[in-house]
Amino acid sequence: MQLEKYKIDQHNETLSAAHKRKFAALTADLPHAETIVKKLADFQVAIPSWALGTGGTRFARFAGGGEPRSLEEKIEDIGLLHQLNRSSGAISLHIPWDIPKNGAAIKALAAQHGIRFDAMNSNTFQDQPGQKLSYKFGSMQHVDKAVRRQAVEHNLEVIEHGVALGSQSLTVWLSDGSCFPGQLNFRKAFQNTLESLQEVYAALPATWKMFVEYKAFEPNFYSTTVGDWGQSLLYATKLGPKAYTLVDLGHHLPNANIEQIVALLLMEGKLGGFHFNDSKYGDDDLTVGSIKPYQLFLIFNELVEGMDARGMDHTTDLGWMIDASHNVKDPLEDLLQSVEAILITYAQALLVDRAALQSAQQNNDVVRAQEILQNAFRTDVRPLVAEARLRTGGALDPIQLFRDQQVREQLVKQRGLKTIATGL
Ligand code: LRH
Ligand code: MN
Repeated sequence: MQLEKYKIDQHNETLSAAHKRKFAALTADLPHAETIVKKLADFQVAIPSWALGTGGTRFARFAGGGEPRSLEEKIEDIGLLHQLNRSSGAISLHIPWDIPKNGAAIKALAAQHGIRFDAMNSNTFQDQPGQKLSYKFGSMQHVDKAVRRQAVEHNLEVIEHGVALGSQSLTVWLSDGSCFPGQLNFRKAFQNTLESLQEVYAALPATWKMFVEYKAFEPNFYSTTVGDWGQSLLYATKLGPKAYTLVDLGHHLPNANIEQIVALLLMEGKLGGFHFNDSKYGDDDLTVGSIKPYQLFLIFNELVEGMDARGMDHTTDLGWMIDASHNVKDPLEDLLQSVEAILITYAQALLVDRAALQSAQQNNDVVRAQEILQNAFRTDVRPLVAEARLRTGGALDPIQLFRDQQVREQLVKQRGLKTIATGL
């Protein structure tokens, strides 16, 4: 479903006076407001193809209705998000959940919606119908060479699909590990996994990147073979210059200092990208910025400082992707909130007075340093984010317009109540 342009214009008309007032008030003392609005307008976040339906847990899943029944309908839904916030111009596919039957047709459909294909995701954490060998005891770590071979073959297929769609990267998340002491030889598991990843790495097209995603636990609950940033960095370093680490915010042990991890991975030139979400306990996959917004700000503070230190392009040099699951919210409203939270936090990080912070750090002026950071974090930058949307043809209040246009109701009418989207 597409929104007619005039409906977005009408919506913006009703909100424009209030927006102009707030924008003028905020930018009055913001010398580089224009630079920030431009950066926000250019910033695109990739939407996961596996998070356009209602998610669930092992206990239950409460379907919301009107969910996309095909990859085509998923691209339409992301097209609608992109119409509303002009910052969702990419999709990250998960194979085999979203195998494009006709790559060229899917690529053309996505282009119609202004959507490009971000990282492809392989899946050797489930056994597919008709699959010869099981991944019950792992895939690339597996003691049986034939199982490892099967996992490598799958990743080569995923790269082929990606090449046909114009993607430029592959994310490998391995659920491999063990549930009990003694079950696994950690060194052999590492060596087997590295050897398998090297076979995939060797097949990467010249311009592609490989993202090695780490995770502390689940579905294995004693060890994970790519269990933390150090292990992921070890793999990425041994693999070569096209391999990087991928930071999923929910994949850390409690109280991990993720912003420090990000700073060091950037320093090493081995940070590939993010799976943004939020969590209070485990890999909860909640809305970005809904639980720990200050941690997200501290991460973006390190990102801006670290990327500028390396002369990196904020828009293109890292993979900005969401990885969330919507158990109780409308999936599209949840994704609109997540993209908004990412842009708000990026804007706040761009507000940090870097020179003043460096001088405070140089003088061990701890209080001053905190004041500089929290001054940015406590600045309501929403008018800047809204202005970027307005200038790029989006809606001043995406969720309000989504509701005013009864988008979910219309999708339920079109697709029915009981439709189930592939994914988690
Ligand atoms: C694993 C993970 C990974 C995806 C999956 C959907 O927890 O974060 O990125 O493959 O979720
Ligand atoms: Mn993830």
